[in-house]
Amino acid sequence: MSDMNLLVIDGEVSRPTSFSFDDLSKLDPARLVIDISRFVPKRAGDAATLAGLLESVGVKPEARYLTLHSSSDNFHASIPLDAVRDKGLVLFRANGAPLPASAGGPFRFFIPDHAACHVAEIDECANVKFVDRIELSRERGFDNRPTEDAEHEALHARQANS
Ligand SMILES: Nc1nc2c(c(=O)[nH]1)N[C@H]1C(S)=C(S)[C@@H](COP(=O)(O)O)O[C@H]1N2
Ligand SMILES: [Mo]
Repeated sequence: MSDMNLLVIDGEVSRPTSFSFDDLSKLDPARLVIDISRFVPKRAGDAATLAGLLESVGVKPEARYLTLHSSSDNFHASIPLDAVRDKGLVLFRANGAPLPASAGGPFRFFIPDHAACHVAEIDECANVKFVDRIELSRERGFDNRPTEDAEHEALHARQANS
């Protein structure tokens, strides 16, 4: 069973690690972005940089893909590592407390300059909420982002209602 309160980073890494809220809070300040609203006006909270997290687990050179898993609602996105390595964020804190589920917490992946929904591999839909595992791999991993317009609109409607 996965624990929603931990963020596991594993796969093609030297030191597979489970991060808690406290672990992320104690990261070197250079690996944190305090108040993302400075960069992303409509978003709030504090984040760990993906680059910083990947440095602390030691990504193996063979890793090409990064797969974001949300086991709580079975939502998964697999994207090329190079495209997000330097700009991806993991939001984990709001007002000094763990990021609430209403904001996609406890851990929410976020790409500041994502494309619109399903026009590209790195789209808004890849901003996975409730992430409990980030898996590094050589080949593309599991991805169940909707590919059909109708399916995607139904997903958005469900999210708006939840
Ligand atoms: N776990 C999870 N993350 C998810 C989704 C989802 O259904 N489950 N939907 C995605 C889609 S399709 C979009 S467009 C964005 C919407 O993010 P927002 O609600 O913060 O605008 O979240 C993405 N992250
Ligand atoms: Mo989406």
